[in-house]
Amino acid sequence: MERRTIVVMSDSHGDREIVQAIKEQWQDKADLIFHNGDSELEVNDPVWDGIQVVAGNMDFLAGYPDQQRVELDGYKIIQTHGHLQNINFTMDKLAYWAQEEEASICLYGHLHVPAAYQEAGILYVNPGSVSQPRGQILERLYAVLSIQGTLVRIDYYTRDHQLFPGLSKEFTIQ
Ligand SMILES: [Mn+2]
Repeated sequence: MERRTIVVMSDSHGDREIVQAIKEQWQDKADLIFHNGDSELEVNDPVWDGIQVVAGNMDFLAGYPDQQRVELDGYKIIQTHGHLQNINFTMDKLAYWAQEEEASICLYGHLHVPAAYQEAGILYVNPGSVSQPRGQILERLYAVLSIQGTLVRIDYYTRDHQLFPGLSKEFTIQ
């Protein structure tokens, strides 16, 4: 089966240049590019051409959807920012939603902390913030998922598109 590449960024908070730069870096190689919200850009900005984007809690300019659903090779990928599920307090609501949706992969943001974990068969991925990192790893990052059959590899990249060591993980999805 063909290898698929999915690029995921989030929480760029007004930093349009990095959104554009990541898109230019990956648009010929990636099957899908996601931005998980808090871009603080206008919804009709041409940078969004070719990017799946959702609303974050700081996106006061109207027009973004709260969530997106995309199918790729039979895998259902769902995307939301996470504030509507109160993920600052609990991941339960996000998990209930992902289970209801019967998602294979659930993409979110909001916390500005990179995370990749599997629970009840669903792979959850937070790319971290590409502009304002928080927590233990104060590196501005985005994520790249490589799917080969049922195997998904997640790598994190720096703003100059270099592999960030120590965070890569592999999962089997369903
Ligand atoms: Mn944010």
